[in-house]
Amino acid sequence: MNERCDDVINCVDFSDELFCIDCPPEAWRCSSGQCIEANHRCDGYENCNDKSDESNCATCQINAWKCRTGQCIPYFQRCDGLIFCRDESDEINCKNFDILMYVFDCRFEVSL
Ligand SMILES: [Ca+2]
Ligand SMILES: [Ca+2]
Repeated sequence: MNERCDDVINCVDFSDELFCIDCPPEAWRCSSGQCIEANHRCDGYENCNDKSDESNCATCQINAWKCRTGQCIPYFQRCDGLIFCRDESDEINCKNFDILMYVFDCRFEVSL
């Protein structure tokens, strides 16, 4: 049972990492029960094995961009020609200049 609550999912149904109570107060708990540092929530990088830390974000942390789905991705993945949002929203409206200086990273726009 030492694989229980070790932040590694061993059971197909995540049950070995569910309901673990060893998350420190400053940690955030993934849907799977895994603990991550709270400041990794909605920072654009997937830290939970089940990616739940980047889902259903009310706001994304600075340097992250929020997909229409509530998913956060690193800001440089916005308009980079590669789809990271599950709804592809990071690659639409890329001519929008209120995206600040990041619009200059839109190298695939010239052919539009
Ligand atoms: Ca994260
Ligand atoms: Ca992208």
